[in-house]
Amino acid sequence: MQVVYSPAHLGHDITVETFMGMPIPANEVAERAEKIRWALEADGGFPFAAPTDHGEAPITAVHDPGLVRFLEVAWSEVRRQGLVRPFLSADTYPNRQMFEGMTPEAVSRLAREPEQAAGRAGFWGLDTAAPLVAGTYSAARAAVDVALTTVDLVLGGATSAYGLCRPPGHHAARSMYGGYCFFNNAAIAAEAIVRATGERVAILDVDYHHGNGTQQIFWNRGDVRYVSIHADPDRAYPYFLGRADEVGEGAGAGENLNLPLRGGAANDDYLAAVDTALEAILAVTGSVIVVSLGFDTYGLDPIGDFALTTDVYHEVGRRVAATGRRLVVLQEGGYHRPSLGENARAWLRGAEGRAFDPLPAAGFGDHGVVAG
Ligand code: OKP
Ligand code: ZN
Repeated sequence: MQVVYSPAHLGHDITVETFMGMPIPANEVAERAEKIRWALEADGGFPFAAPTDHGEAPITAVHDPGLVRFLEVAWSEVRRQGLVRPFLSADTYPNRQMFEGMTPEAVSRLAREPEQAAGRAGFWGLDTAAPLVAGTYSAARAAVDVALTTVDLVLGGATSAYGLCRPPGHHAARSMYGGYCFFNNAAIAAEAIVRATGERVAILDVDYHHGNGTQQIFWNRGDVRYVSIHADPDRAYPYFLGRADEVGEGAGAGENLNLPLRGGAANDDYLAAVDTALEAILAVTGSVIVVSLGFDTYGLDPIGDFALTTDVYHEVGRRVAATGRRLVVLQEGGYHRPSLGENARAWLRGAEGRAFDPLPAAGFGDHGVVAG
């Protein structure tokens, strides 16, 4: 399977994020993508390709141009304002209660985009967990090109291809970034496939978190079915979306399927949900599945609470490929760095029908513990 990778992600050089107001060591770091790159290169069965420039049009097909402009200039605004900060994060967020009693017309007229970077970050952002630095915009643009080049490979005839996207994308909505995500790589890919083929497209999101952004983008669309397996938002980010009763509206009614799982969910719980998800995908026409692939479902993930092991990723990859549909596999989350490479190898080899043997040089076993 071909892998699309760009070193531009290294410019999104994040070391600290804020969690509930506290600075903590960042989870979404450059080392993540480098671990995966290293393992896939060491495997020998994954030829690498660089992304090609697809321009801005496929991004604004899915995102508000205002979001693109903000992300493009945000860091230079921070510098221009003389703000001494390691990264940009919002000062205020427009909590909807701030506008209680005002009509939607009044809100859109009065609650307009502020001029200061700290206000603009609140206008366009979801949370303080998506630190923005000097290289963020080029990295996010490159991640989109990685996704679209992966689409090109599959539409060009490959059965499957893998885009090593970083930063991830599934929390980014049409007019909002957040949750380590800036542009929604999977949604942009799905939209490009719809436009190129005229077919329906399914998105299977197997990241630990609900992809609120992808859900929002296709909420009232009948041509893109979004199916997500994730932690119940009663206990996990993004808290306000991801419940089973969110099914889409209008032309999209019935096209959104959320499968929230309990804390501690294990391999068998997970595989049962995968079967339900694939059944919903196979119930509609289409020849391509976009996979939002996360490994934060792993037992040792520092921000997840599922209990999956490396073997199950091989099996999930195998079952998804057994649908017979072509796969555009795009990387989302996964924060236990020692196991990321092996988990990616396992998933992708499963999708190719190749057996999984741990890399001898990896030095860690099924639970990703470094064997010393
Ligand atoms: C992005 B993706 C950590 C809180 C983290 C943000 C999570 C974003 C996940 N203590 N909150 O879906 O992997
Ligand atoms: Zn996640």
